[in-house]
Amino acid sequence: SFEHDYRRLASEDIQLKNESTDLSIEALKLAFVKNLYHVQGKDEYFATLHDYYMAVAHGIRDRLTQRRIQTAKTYVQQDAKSVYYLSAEFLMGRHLGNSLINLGLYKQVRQILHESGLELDDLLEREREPGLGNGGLGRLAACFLDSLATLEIPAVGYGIRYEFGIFEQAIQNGWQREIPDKWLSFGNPWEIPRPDYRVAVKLGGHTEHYTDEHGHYRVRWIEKQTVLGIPYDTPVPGYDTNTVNTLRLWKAEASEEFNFQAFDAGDYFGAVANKMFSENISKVLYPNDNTIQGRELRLEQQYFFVSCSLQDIIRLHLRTHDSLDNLHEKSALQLNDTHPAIAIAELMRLLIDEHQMTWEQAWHITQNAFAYTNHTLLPEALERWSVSLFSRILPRHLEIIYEINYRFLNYVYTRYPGEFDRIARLSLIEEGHEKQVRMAHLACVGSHAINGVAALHTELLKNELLRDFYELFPEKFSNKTNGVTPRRWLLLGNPRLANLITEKIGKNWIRNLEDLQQLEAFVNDANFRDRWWEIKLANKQDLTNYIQQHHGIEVNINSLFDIQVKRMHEYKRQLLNVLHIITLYNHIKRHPQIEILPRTFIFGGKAAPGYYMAKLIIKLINSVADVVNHDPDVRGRLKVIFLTNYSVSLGQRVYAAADLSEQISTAGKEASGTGNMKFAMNGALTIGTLDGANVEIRQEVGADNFFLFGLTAEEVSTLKTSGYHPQHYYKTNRELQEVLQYIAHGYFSPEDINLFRPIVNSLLHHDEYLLMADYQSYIDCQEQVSQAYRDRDSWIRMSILNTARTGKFSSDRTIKEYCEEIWRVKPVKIDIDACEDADL
Ligand code: B1H
Repeated sequence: SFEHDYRRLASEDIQLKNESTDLSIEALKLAFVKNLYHVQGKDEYFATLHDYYMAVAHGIRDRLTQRRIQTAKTYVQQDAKSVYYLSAEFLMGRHLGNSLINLGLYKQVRQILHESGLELDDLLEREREPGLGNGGLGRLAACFLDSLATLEIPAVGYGIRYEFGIFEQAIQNGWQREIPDKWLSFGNPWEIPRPDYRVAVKLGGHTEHYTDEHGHYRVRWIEKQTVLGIPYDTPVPGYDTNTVNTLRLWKAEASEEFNFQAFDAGDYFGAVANKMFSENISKVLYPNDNTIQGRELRLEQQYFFVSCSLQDIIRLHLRTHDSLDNLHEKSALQLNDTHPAIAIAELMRLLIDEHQMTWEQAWHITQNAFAYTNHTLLPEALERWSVSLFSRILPRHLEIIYEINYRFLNYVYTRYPGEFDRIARLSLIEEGHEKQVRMAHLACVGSHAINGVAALHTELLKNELLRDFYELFPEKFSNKTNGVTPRRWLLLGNPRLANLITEKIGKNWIRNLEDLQQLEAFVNDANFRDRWWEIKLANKQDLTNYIQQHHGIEVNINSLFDIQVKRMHEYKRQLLNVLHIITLYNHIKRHPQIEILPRTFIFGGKAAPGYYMAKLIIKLINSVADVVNHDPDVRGRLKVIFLTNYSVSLGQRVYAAADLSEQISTAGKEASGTGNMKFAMNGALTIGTLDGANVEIRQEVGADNFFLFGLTAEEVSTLKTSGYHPQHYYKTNRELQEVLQYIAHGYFSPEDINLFRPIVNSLLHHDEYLLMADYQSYIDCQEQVSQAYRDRDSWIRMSILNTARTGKFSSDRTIKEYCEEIWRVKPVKIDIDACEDADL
């Protein structure tokens, strides 16, 4: 057998391991050369930069593979409890730079390449970014995987291998255009397909209720069709550990069996159509952030990856246990929002219908295995699926959800007899014209833990969105403030600053970010402050070069870099930022000689393709940029740049170069934000509202080192209930009138003077997000920013203190809290030398 042969070969010291796992310089060089030849089929005569990138990537992947095998083996041998992070999105960013950092090979590989006349930076740029997520939610999942591996926690990320990730944004005449993201077309060296672990997923059809040979009442699901899920594994290395965990993403394929049935019957087109239907499921990421698009295909995607993942988890469990009775003692299943919440019904189905468990036992296991993270309070993002859609696609799951609901509401009735309104509010089913399944309610009932992602957000969850659930199950609720990985967002993204920090306090901060506190000791060191500033300037120069190259706009590195990068959404109020720009522009137009602090306003972010207002705001930013950047009165003192196609990779350039971080959402709307943390960590000061994690950032860095403005969440809600009249602010504020008139009268859109009318109308007549109410406070606060920036020395001190005090916002801290309070999992040390004599 192959296995026998393999063992014989492995024991005959073929040096397989040494050759492809050795981290020495000589071994790496050899690997790169060999891969260029044998993987890319080129030599240096033909090789392109992309070939060199691929050769290096394969060499590094081989080195991760040994560690991943050893990691997986150790987990099995120790029968360790494992985290399974279920997420429809993983926004990983490029792998090569991160892998080099986490393996500790970055500098060596850069040197090796340099000696051969290649620059690592050029190769890193050849990697297509895997954009399998929209924004903060997907990027959080990626930061969590990095922290889990770094903390040596057994964990698997489960999701979808979208063939097309988030669209590529182009700007044409100021408007956003979407280009399909064919990220796989040049191959993906980081993934390994595992067709041997494929699973079948049913869809559609009906259920049959029957009595089995033991006289037990049972249900079987007679499906309409079957789709295959093929897992693709990507290694997730920890920083400075031997741990390499796995991100396992599912690709949908047609099931041969089904195809051949149709084909045998002579229905060739039917067979091919079925193949296309099946492969559609993992075709494309839905490009909405914080809003849902209630499409059938989306529900199919969710069910598809959840069913594949649960079947995989059960297979793994049964390899080392003879029953599923203790599944919840060995598996912690985290629901990244409600997108995978159907997992609760699916696990019940698998345990009851396929593994013959009783309802009570299955429910015990399910509730103890699952935990749910809520990421938003926005009503447009709360998932509801119509009962009729559910019954068409997932008839068995609908029955199970009804049974869960029946038992749950009975329990509610015993707690609150006669409170029928409360029962209707809590029900998993929303009654009405079209009955809907409320996925957040399913997640709350089926989980033992529910958490929000920042302190304020969790309070609002408990007191508003999930108030009834909080009253019923207060012990399930907790806060887990988000964090970001300092490996990608400081070490990789800002090497100059990282080097200075390490020079001063050693490199322990990379694993223990609270150590950054030690930087406070250097605040009074003038030389340190100079170096801090020089580094910021050098990073600004890098970004300036990028802007010059990609946008042809010249930027002054001595101007204040005022940056807002995030998805385009009205609640994030990019428009308020634009109103400030127009306000300054208006000052200049009225008094061209006025003293004004030079600023460079930088925006970046994608709008959902169907989000009209968000796209109009992009057009407005570009139109204002056109006018402001070319007006001779401005004399280059203001520049406005909209960075095309904002992404993780662009983020790595942007955070390092920022002076001012715009975190200006309407209070109560941004659940946490994570960009806010990346900016502060890199020494940018924040101008922000008391929203999401801004509250905690301000607490940590100190009120003196944070520019606060705007209404509080409580004031927002009081103002709204007492009746909000945006016109009131307009009528009483001269400057605001002038600013809106610029837009309304077509100053920025001479080719179509009514182009931006909808923006002005929305502000004057609805202003859902209270821009009018916060305008003056924002403008005043920005004036304070300008004053503060003029005092360079004091600004640098504030910048240093921001970095020094952001230790809390490492995702390592967040993950430790999840591990201790929700998942109850412990680290497992991976001994890599043991691999040498282990039989593979
Ligand atoms: C966040 C989403 C989201 N919250 C629906 N909710 C989606 C909702 O495709 N969909 O249907 C996609 C994404 N994303 C973000 O999560 C919050 O807005 C941020 O404030 C938060 O920092 C982030 C991570 O917790």
